[in-house]
Amino acid sequence: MAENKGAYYITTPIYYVNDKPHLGHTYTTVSCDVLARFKRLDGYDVMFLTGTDEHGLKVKQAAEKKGVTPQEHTDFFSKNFRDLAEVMNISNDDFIRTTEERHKLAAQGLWNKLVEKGHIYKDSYSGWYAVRDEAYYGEDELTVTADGKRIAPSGAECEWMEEESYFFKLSEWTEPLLKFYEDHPDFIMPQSRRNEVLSFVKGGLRDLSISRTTFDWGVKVPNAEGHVMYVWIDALTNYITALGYPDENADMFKKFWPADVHMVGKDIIRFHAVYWPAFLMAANIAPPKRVFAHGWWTIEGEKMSKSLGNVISPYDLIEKYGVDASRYFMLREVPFGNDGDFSDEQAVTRINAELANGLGNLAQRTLSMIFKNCDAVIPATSAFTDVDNALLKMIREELITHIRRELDVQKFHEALRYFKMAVDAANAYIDEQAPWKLKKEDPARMEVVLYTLAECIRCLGIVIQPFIPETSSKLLDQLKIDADARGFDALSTALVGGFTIDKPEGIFPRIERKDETEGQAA
Ligand code: ME8
Repeated sequence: MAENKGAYYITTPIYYVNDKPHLGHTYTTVSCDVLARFKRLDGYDVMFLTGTDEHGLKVKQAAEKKGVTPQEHTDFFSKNFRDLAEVMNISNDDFIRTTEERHKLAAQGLWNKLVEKGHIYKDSYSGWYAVRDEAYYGEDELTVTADGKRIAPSGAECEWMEEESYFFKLSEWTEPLLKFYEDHPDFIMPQSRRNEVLSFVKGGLRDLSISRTTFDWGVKVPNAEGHVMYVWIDALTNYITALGYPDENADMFKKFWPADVHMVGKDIIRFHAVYWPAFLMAANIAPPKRVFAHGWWTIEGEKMSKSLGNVISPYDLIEKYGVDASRYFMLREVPFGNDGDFSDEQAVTRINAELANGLGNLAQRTLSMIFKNCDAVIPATSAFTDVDNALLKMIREELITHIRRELDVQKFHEALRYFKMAVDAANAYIDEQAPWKLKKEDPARMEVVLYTLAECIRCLGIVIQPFIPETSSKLLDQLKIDADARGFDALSTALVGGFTIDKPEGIFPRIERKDETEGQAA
């Protein structure tokens, strides 16, 4: 493996346990998995965290509705998210639950630090609260319906709350946050979200109520009978709990904090890019390096919702397309950061064009020709022409440079566009060189062409591992590449020919369209 390039820490949001995982959660988690896998192969020491957010009024109410205790409810739903990680082949290093003891200690540790430094005071709270969002809203943010209901910008209904509460002096952080954003122009990405956060903070911040007394399903506030922590201060702390906080000298904390990327959906950017850095700065802890807020998936133009019955689960995706093709499609289809619309039609078109006909066909054509025309032995040769060398340079050297650059700014779709261009170039090379004709005309040249293609497949298989781990591993197995020769440093070595391969097997079957299947059945 390559030299160690240092530490890299990436997190998903921790998901609420009131829902089953769907396309949206799958998307966020898969995007993080791709980055984690990429960085590991690139020589970084990676920590990748996901988990579940298990406190708050919403969970308490959901449990009551089902007639179970909140703990039973969370145990059941948290498992769904662990299963998601397993079925989507997610390589997380830890899975955190906010009901764990280690987390309570961390949340209380952060709270104590904020009290010690004078950032928390007691008062009484009255205002509008949306249980669905677990968020407070100002009067000016709400719309009032004909029957007097207050509706938050997210569409959630708000209720009037009045209770004794502890407050965090968020209002004191308006200027420091603006300075922080200015000094760290890449802290909030993409740019459109940065602008949105900047204008919110420039409007001035109000102190934030951070404890509740009307229910008890939360982390207890230290030395304050009857108060539990507001679910967001509890939840955000998970990112440091997993590193051993409140022990700031813990090895993991020293090594991995500040996080490189908190990946979130655009719905929760404010919590991550405003509240979280303010809490951290107040506690004298460095804010994360980046918060990336990706866009929202709709389904054939509609919002995904239980009432519309259009919720897509990761299991639906896997059943139709398989794990790897689903991972590829989600990240290829939509420019990361933009909203996207899911349809089976687009998924089938994309997967068939780029995986079945693109990479799959390239591998199958090449390996079958080697199997048939070279007695299954990868040719050993060095008589490369300029055309061969140009293709090898593109796929062995230039491709990884492009992908590395694009993934450093979370442009998954661009990284995959470069990958597709490389596959297309190799497929065009096959068509131009027509190795099937060379068998009789110029067998030595045929060997050079087939070697060049085998080497392209090795390099393509290596660089695409983070996106399609299982299939790329099958491909590299077919080329008999050792497990320890699959890191990106292996791209600067060359495939040594002269060994025998097994009969090749297709890696990406074409997906039949529904109408095609129906047509055949008729
Ligand atoms: O907000 N499209 O949890 P949550 C894309 N517990 N992404 C989507 C999506 C969609 N239609 N729907 C959901 C919470 N997501 C808090 C987080 S973190 C300290 C606490 C993804 O279960 C997206 O990443 O509501 C979004 O931010 C997240 O799921 C919200 O998950």
